[in-house]
Amino acid sequence: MAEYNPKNFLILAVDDNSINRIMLEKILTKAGYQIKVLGDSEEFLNLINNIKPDLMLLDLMMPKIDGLELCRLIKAKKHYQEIPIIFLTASDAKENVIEAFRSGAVDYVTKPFNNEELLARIQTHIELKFTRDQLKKALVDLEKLATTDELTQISNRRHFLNLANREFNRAKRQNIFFSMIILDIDYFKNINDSYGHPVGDIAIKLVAQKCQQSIRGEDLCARWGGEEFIVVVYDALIDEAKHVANRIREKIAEIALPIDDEQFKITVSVGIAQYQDTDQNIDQIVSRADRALYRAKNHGRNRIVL
Ligand code: GH3
Ligand code: MG
Ligand code: MG
Ligand code: MG
Repeated sequence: MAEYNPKNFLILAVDDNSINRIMLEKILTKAGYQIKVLGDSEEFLNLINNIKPDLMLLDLMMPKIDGLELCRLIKAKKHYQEIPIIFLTASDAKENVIEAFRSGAVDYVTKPFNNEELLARIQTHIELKFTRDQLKKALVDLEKLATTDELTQISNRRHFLNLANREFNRAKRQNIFFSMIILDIDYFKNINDSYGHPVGDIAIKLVAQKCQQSIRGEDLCARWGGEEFIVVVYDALIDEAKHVANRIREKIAEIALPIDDEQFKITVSVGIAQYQDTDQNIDQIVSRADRALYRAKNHGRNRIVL
């Protein structure tokens, strides 16, 4: 974390005692924080969707909704779950301390408190939250990197196999069906050889886009290898998958690579296979789709074979 700067952080305090509020506002403002103080829980709950503090200080004993109840309400809100909550209370009863942590608080400070200590605790919890947020973001980035094909930005083979295996197990348990489509660009080597690898890359990217655009949101399209793509069509028998494959082919037919004043057209050959309850694993379905693709190539390309 770069140098810790309190002015970047908003602290929200809820306390029914106005003297406490004034004192907190003074201490935290002096320390450089943005601070907002509220007199009761309801006032806060009315604001909850319009304000996102970096840390909250809660009084425990308050009329109507007390601090513990408020803490539980806050933690039940998804976009509030990560905000650290510190109790600031005159009560040092052990059952309150325990209940505060159980309700989701990260710290418990008794009044009267030492200013420096409170500020140190606030800084610690904000820094911890910041580090946690960064780790989570890094995990999301990493997951995207691990599941995405770099050239086309659609799913990669590994991600495809993970999800397809999951679907395979679901199909086995629940007696449902799904289908698989494999497609391969026709005479792709000619594109590379005649116009160069970068043009080949553009063609691959465009085909990936068209493929992705042709499927339902819940279906999955991935780059299987070089200029081959694979699609899982969930809950679909082979005829339905054929409709999807036709849509993909029509979309790919729209591609016109502008090369030397000409518009280069791309075609694909397509193989389709359906899950059968005798299948032992995903590879068997992929093999059937692959063999169908092979027949499509042998019968003149630019066609779909089941
Ligand atoms: P067919 O109609 O039988 O499929 O003929 P084809 O020329 O498409 O056959 P093949 O599958 O043998 O050719 C695939 C070529 O794709 C070979 C490889 O050099 C090229 N290739 C694989 N990955 C990439 C890539 O990421 N970018 C580019 N530009 N070319 C690639
Ligand atoms: Mg109170
Ligand atoms: Mg190929
Ligand atoms: Mg090919």
